[in-house]
Order: sequence, then C-alpha cells, then structure tokens
Amino acid sequence: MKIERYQKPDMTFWKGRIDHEQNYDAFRWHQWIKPLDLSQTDISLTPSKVSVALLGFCSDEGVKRNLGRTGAYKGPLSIRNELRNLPCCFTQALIIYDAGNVTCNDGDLEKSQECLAEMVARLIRLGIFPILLGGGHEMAYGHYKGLNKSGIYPGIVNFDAHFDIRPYKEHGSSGTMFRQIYDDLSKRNLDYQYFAIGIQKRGNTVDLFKTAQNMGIQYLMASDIGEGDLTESLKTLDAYASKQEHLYLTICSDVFASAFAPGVSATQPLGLHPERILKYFKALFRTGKVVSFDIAEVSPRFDNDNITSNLAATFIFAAVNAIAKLNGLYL
Ligand SMILES: [Mn+2]
Repeated sequence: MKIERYQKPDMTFWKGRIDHEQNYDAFRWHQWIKPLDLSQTDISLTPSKVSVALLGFCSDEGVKRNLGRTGAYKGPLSIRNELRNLPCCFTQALIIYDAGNVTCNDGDLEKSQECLAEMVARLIRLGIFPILLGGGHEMAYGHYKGLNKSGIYPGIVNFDAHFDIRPYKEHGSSGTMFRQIYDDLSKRNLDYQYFAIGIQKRGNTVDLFKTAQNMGIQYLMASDIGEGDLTESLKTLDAYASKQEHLYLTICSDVFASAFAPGVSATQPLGLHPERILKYFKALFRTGKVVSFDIAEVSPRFDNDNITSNLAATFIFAAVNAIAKLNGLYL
C-alpha cells in the first residue's frame, strides 16, 4: 500500500546546458545526478564519501485542509527545474541522487506522510542526507516521523512566518505539524525542542503565542531580525543548537518577503530577506549537527517567473555546498 504513493525518479528530466562532456569542473547538476529508486529492496549505491538525495513531496492536501491556497503539489517539479543547471561545486566524492517523489492524489494525507516517513527512514539507513522538496509544509510531519523511525529525535529549526502549532482534532493540516510532533513526543515522554525563525505577528493568533510559550518554543520575530546586526540572534540560535545532538531544518517559503517569494499560499509583505536567512542557515550547517532538511510551500501556481522555485533551489544549492565544506569536498 505504502509504496503505491511512491514514484521512482524520472531521469529523462535531468538535461540542460552542457559546457563539456568529460571535464568535471565544467559539470552542472544534471550531468552528475544519479537515480535512486527507493522502492527496490536491493539498492546498490555509487561509492562515495558523502551522498545527498532529493525527494519530492507532491502534495498540498494539508494546505487545502488549512483553507490555504493550493498549488504546492507542483513545487518539487518546479524546484528540480531550477536545480538542473547549477554548477557542481564539490568533488566527485559527493553524490547527489534523485530519489523520486511521494504523492497524494486521493486526499489521504496521513498515508502519504507515512510513505514519506518510510522513504526518509530508508535514506537515513542508507547513510544518505535527505533533502525534501515540497509540497505543503505538512511534509514536515512525515519527515520528522521518518527521522524518528531511524532512531533520531532532532531539535527542530523552522524558518517560517507561522508556528504551525494550531489545534487539530483527528486530522492534521499544514498548520499543525509542530503540535502533532509535540503530542507524539509527549506521549512517549520524549523531549521536544523547537526553534522558529521569522515569525510574523499577523500570521499567528494571540493564543498561538501563548501556546508557543507553554510548549517551551523559542522563536525570533521577523520584525526583530529584519534589519540591523545579526550577532545577538545568531548567538541565541547557536545556544539552542549547542544543546541539540542533531538538528532538522525546515523552511516554509512564506518566511521570505513576498517580493522574493510570491509563489506561496500565504504571502508575507514584511517577510525576511533571503540573504539574512541564509546567514542563519549556513551557521546551522557549520555546527555539523544538521541531519536533514526540507523546503516547503513552493507553489508554482502563484509564482512569478519561477522566482520562488529559484530561491528554493538556491537554498538547496547552499545546503549541498555546506555539506561539501563540512566534509572537505568543496571546490
Ligand atoms: Mn508558513
């Protein structure tokens, strides 16, 4: 059943500009990326020092349930499109895989989140760093569960205008994931660590701020870090990171100002500048504790000249280069 929601990678998609057929220094991602079919029981990997895999979550069922503007299910395709011609800035000891997609065509988000969790767990077991492309931010719940399945309970860092800790009854949405994770961990008496960056006053009710406080959530308001020196906020984040054994990074594209990210469900006129977010993002990777990363809510339907997909691709580029740097594989 689970595997029905999994789509193996379509490698015919990975084509583009070719400067040279053999000279690796002239290579772009589409020339280097390799397929990884996670539905296979017997997977043989290309020998490498480090490997990362792209896995799409083609769903916006959570956005629909959250009464948001749907369209993000097409995000993974659009982000891949922007990744194709990026230069390979790492040695050949780093392999990038396309591990396909998890879909949700029948409204059964819970099954798709389960399937995503299984695929994430398979990646971790294979020693591959997961990079998930969304898709609605409901992806984060399946992603976290997948890490748990592999015995990892990382501290969460969420770049987002929203806390996404809304109350829910039976079913979650794209506004409830970090409450669902909290509930799951609480039931098992496990520690919950959640740091949110870029929170908007206009995007969360007063009650949600109180809930965040009761849940022990740490956060930085977009209005406090939108300009000026970042030293203090970087210190706060570093103090959080130093308490964690592992970190899971998740970006909701509505953390960015709508000028940079028009292609989202909930645009943010006073969102953050990507350059500032990148500083936090890179600092977190430098800790060496980041085990997994996703970027969500890219919605081609509302995008303008693919700039939101391009921005998502830029953060994925930064993530892969940061991983290369950590392992001495950066060119
Ligand atoms: Mn959000």
